[in-house]
Amino acid sequence: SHEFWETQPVRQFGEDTSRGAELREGPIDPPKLASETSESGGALPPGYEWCSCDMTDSRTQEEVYELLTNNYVEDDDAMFRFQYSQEFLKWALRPPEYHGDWHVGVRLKVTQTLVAFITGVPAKLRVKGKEIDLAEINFLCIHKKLRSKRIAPTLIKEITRRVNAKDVWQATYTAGVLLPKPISKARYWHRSLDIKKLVDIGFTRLGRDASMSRAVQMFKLAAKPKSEGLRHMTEADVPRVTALLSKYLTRFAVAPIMNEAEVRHWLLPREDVVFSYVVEDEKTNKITDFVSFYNLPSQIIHSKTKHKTLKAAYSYYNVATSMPLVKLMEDALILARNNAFDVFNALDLMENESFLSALNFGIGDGNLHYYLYNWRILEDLEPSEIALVLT
Ligand code: YNC
Ligand code: MG
Repeated sequence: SHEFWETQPVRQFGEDTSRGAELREGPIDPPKLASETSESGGALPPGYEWCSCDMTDSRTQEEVYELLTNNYVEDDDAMFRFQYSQEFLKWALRPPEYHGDWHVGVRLKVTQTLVAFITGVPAKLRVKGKEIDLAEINFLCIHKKLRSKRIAPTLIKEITRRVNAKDVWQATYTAGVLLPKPISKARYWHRSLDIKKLVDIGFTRLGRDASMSRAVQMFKLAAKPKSEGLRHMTEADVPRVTALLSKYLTRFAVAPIMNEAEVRHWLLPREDVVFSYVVEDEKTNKITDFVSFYNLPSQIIHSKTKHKTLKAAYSYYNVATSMPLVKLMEDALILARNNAFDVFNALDLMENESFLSALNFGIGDGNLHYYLYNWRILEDLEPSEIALVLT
């Protein structure tokens, strides 16, 4: 049972969504007034207090970085833990129109140590033809020493209150854990770029009969990208990339709606954070293809080798119109390898199935569940109907 989630406006396990039943697609709770939102947060255990984390302040960025580096998401075997960089956090948390008070922290009153965190950023999502202004919720984290004390529901209620206060009533989020109730379930796939290192650190195991030299051969890539005209995305490309991406994203049941300012923020290259490339047709000046990935390393928790971090690139948004997607993604692998990544990760969203096996990705363990808060759809979606990639 889910004592907290059963009280929330989310799809519930076992609810009757059959034709003719009561339930309709759309908001679950009736509309409310932002002015009726309460002015103070829920009760924290004694000795703790709420704060907003000012992500323009480098000292605060360091505190958030420390909290997440030591306490955020690990794989099931507790071998690797996400290690978001400060530059990444600034990017992920300060998109156009962000709200400083949606970066919620909990501090120990006496020492002011940051012990818990949850964030929202504003976004617009299209869900089965309806445009929804919502919050993307991310970075829910509680210090390891404060686990299992029901602080997570308190954090979720507080971010909900702060989001509602801005007259926003829906949210989206992803999580490895199964909660009431996902709209879709995606899987991560992994493509080795440096197989020797991946085997050394225990990220990958060679098959029973596979030798390292065979594996190296199998994951070999060309020295440089094959597509003619492929280059870094620049500021001048923003309008054309916005148009290309927006048109492409209309194919999917769930997809972000991004204006030029948002494309500039999320997709222009940022050193060591996000990598984006375009193919421009020399004759027509049209941008025909777009490929992007972001940099999210993981700490190797009990490293027995010289390696301390796993350098992982994550597939972001990709559009291929002048070539098959598989060809564009082969170039993405080459670019990631040339930027010293060890592995290239992709979810089985959008049209990604068309290149995963063909480019020697292997399926990972664990799921990534997609959720909507206060918005019901009646039927689960296939991951191929989802075009939302959260950081
Ligand atoms: C989770 N990931 O089920 P029930 S993903 C949501 N997302 O409630 P306690 C979660 N809920 O089942 P702990 C959750 N994990 O009894 C657990 N829960 O109804 C639920 N890990 O609370 C859980 N980050 O405080 C249960 O648990 C209740 O001390 C138990 O804390 C949980 O960012 C956590 O994986 C995850 O730091 C904070 O384990 C902690 O264990 C931790 O006793 C490592 O909590 C890091 C980690 C999660 C990454 C993410 C998305 C978060 C979405 C939150 C929901 C947002 C809703 C929309 C709000 C805005 C609405 C508007 C408008
Ligand atoms: Mg707790």
